[in-house]
Amino acid sequence: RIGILTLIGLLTIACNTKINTSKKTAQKPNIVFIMADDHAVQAISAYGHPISKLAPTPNIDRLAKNGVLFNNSFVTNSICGPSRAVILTGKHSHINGFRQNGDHFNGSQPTLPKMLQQSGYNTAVFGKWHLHGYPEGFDHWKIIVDQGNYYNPDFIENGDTTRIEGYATDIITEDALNWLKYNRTDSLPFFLMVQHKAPHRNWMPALRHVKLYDSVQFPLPDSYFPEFNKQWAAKEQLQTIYKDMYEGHDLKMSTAYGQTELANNPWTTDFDRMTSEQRLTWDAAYLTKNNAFHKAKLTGKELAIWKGQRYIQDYMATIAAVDEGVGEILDYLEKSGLDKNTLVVYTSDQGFWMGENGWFDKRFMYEESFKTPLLMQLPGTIKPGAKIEAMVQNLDFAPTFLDLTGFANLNSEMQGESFLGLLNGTLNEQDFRDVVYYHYYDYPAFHMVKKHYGIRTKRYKLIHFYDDIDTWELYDLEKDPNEKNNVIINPYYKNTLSVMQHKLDSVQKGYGVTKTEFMKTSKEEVNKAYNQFK
Ligand code: SGN
Ligand code: CA
Repeated sequence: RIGILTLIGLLTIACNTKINTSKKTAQKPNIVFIMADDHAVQAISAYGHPISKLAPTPNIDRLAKNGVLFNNSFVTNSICGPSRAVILTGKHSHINGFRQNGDHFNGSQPTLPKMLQQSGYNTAVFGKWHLHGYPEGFDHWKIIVDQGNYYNPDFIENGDTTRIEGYATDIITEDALNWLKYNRTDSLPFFLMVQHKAPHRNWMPALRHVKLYDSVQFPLPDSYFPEFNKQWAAKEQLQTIYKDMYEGHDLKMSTAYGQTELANNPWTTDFDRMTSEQRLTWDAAYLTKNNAFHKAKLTGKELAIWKGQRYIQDYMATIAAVDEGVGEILDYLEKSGLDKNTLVVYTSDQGFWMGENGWFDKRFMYEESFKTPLLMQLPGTIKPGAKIEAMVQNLDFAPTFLDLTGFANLNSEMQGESFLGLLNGTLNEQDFRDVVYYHYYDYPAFHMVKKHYGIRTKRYKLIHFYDDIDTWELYDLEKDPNEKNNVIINPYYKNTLSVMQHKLDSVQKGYGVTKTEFMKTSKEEVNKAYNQFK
């Protein structure tokens, strides 16, 4: 009898220990990381830009209300794959090995999801991956193929590729919600990455939003028709809305009045994937607006302005579904009570041009593409309505999340810095880093933005464009926030320049940058690329 009682006693202790451990683990904060693709700061109403005021994002704004909005969040390399690799590793592109789209991510290196998984987190990723190869370190994953399609996209799950009928943003939101509701392990803390395709080029809104901003006139920036300073390496890019967008594929313009056939549409798949029902609704919506356009017979600047409008209307309408998805996730977290212990993050893989300098796309170290939206909520840790001015980077996400979850063995190899102290108020902004490093490599390539690297401090930015050119730019962001005035040869800034050059050297040394990558691309190669991407 005593034996049995002892056994029961031991079992009880064992059970309690188990319950206690799982309870203890369950108290670790969950993380829901929502990332859009190419979502500009200018397109989130919490940031207050005039464009976003006409096309508000009430659900993303909830994060700013419940938590914090970062005014100076930057990427290290403004392009999709590299940004994602930085987020996963907490290391700059030259260390994690993924410098440009088309590279292959070395999945055997330590990553944030792997570390969280090892420390008892239930992990999942849904949506855009774009690192080639399959996700590692995730208990569940379902990803779109490469860039993916807006309508009826292909998804890969457990190695199988399946076409799923519906709209990419909605499918990704639904997958995330289903996992939260039914498929995760309740007893474990979780790390969920929700990675939208939207609002990536070619900005195809959901059918319910296809006419959403038809009657809205968005303000175009003063620099929409820029006069480039001759020293700008930027002169030779191919990302001007009214010169480089495909009239069909990007702007959904038709060949003639009364026609639904698209004008220049080099890749037919985006539209061909629609079901005939979807296509009917789509065509009917665009026929009306395209007919109005043909009637107006616009040319020159008027045509360029019309194109800017069409671009922003579609871009903002594509964001509407993302915002609704964020709302659904926030609603569920609130309803289930999970919100109390969940860090919710909203960001983008980089910033984007909304017509500044006449541009779309990203890649440059100039503010619009270098800066990303970043909003976070975590009740009890983050003060509602807070704003952070300190310069953080996507490089810091992994160390910050690991720090928050109490990860015992913070990987000292990570190059980012935890900004948890900024979130919970234990660190003063002026005690956080005072300089951020940037390096873009994808050249010659789509949009022909030249290779460059540089640093930004609170006030200044120094950039070196290199490879088939060798030019330097220095901006005084306080006096010239739109970076119109390169003061590199201005004697007034001689001292500043020398301070910035020293800073750049020491930052590069600190991050282990070697000069061996700076090869020259031949004139022939560059010319060939211009013709290919024009
Ligand atoms: C595609 C786009 C480009 C875009 C790159 C990279 N063209 O090539 O405009 O810069 O992706 O985007 S498209 O007409 O094919 O969409 S990224 O988000 O993956 O970095
Ligand atoms: Ca992107």
